[in-house]
Amino acid sequence: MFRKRNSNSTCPASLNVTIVAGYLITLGTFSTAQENSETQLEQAISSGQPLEHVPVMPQPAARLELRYSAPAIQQLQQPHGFNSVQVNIASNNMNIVDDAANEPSIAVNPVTGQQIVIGWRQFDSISSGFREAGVAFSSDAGSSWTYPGDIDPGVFRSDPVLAADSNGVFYYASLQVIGNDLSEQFFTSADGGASWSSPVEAFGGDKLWFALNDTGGSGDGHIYSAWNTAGNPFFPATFNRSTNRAQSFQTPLEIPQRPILGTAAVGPDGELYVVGRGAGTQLWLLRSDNADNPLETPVFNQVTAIDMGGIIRIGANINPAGLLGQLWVAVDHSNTINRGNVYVLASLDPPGTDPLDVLLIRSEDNGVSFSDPLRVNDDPPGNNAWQWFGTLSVAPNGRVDVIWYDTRNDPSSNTSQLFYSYSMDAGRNFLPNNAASPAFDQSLGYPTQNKLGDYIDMKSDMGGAHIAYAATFNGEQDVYYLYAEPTLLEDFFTDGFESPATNQ
Ligand SMILES: [Ca+2]
Ligand SMILES: [Ca+2]
Ligand SMILES: [Ca+2]
Ligand SMILES: [Ca+2]
Repeated sequence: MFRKRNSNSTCPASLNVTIVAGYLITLGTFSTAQENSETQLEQAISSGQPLEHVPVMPQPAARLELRYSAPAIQQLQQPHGFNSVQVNIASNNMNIVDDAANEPSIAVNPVTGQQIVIGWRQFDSISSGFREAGVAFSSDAGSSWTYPGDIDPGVFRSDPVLAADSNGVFYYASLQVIGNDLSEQFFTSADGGASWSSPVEAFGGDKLWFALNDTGGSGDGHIYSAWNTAGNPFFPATFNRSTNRAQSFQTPLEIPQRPILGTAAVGPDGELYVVGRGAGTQLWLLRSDNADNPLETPVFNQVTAIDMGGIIRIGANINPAGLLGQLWVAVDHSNTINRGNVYVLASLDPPGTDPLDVLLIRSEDNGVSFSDPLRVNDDPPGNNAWQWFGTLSVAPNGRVDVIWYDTRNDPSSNTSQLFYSYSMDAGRNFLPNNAASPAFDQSLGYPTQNKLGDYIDMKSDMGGAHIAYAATFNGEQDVYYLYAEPTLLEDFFTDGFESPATNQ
């Protein structure tokens, strides 16, 4: 069943795709109906409803082997070598038609750099909300991909999160259902994503994220999970740990401010950060300095209220049933003066009419204090474009990579493009933003859940950023891989790092 494809060389080597912008309907700002939808979803989240609901009668759709019939758009070429490749494809390189694949997460084997795994939510039919744990792997640094079928096929799963440890073992966290409760299981793969372990119970709940300590130092291999207060059978506990590489997970803990809709990250000395939204609109960054000690219960000894210059929005028309992005935290592991720097980034609603910008803050004192917010997107302030699904990763040399979906080139906001930028000066300035994908209609191909998932994902290495994102280039939701190489932009932007990037 788990075949290794030689390459995708049988596909068109260069298929330039032009996406024509759709209807030029002026949306104005928000209709009353949209405001109601957004308000209702926000109220639902705040009152204890999960983002993910199990269909009333979850029925597996027909198996995918029966249903592929269209050539996959294998190569999506953009200027400067930003070429995406579809990963949710059948074994004959065909696109699986009439499915939906979204909410991808990505991991890279740090030992070889050649093995990459992407997980996503696989809906075999968009007439259902039923979804499974999609997974594809590459053994050649992302040039070709194999989708061998879903992990644990036939079982309802959502909210995938992936990482790899310092030994090159891959971890796949998956939301599952026990009775009426959402909780989490982990799968592991020691062969680059070709085969997976049985599930391990991990407590958890809706909208989980986890950080894995891959420092090789204190706490190496520890896994730290944080999840929502809603869709959570362990409330008010929203956090736990594994100290044995996901063989088992410790009893969940309640943590300060119960941050939700965020992520977690490990610093170079094994320090742990968790970011998220607490009560109301307040955003919080927590730090634990003892989580790397397996003999102690983790304590969050630093609790910092952060101001990012905007607030989280949920369920706006651009992604009606979902987040517009989650809060990201990442730490500099380089051997430079910036080692240990903490970055927090999100797509947030700034004051004024503009609905969403990508905003970044930086800490040089382990999360005690932060810089003023920096607007990463460089379209004119107040442009009223949506910069959504803002996503952050820091490379081993300290380069700060940022991606997001951007409607700036479509005044109707009916289409988005993946954008990429990066900073080589610790997040003080970013290079001019680069459109890294063709435009796509973000509203195409919803399953019976009106969203393109709740996030996309990225993992940086020295040479670039490994990106997994969902888009509708086939007229339906599919998952794509892109390796964004900063050197390509250096050549293009001849002024290099000296050029003024974004407003500081
Ligand atoms: Ca498809
Ligand atoms: Ca989700
Ligand atoms: Ca605003
Ligand atoms: Ca904006």
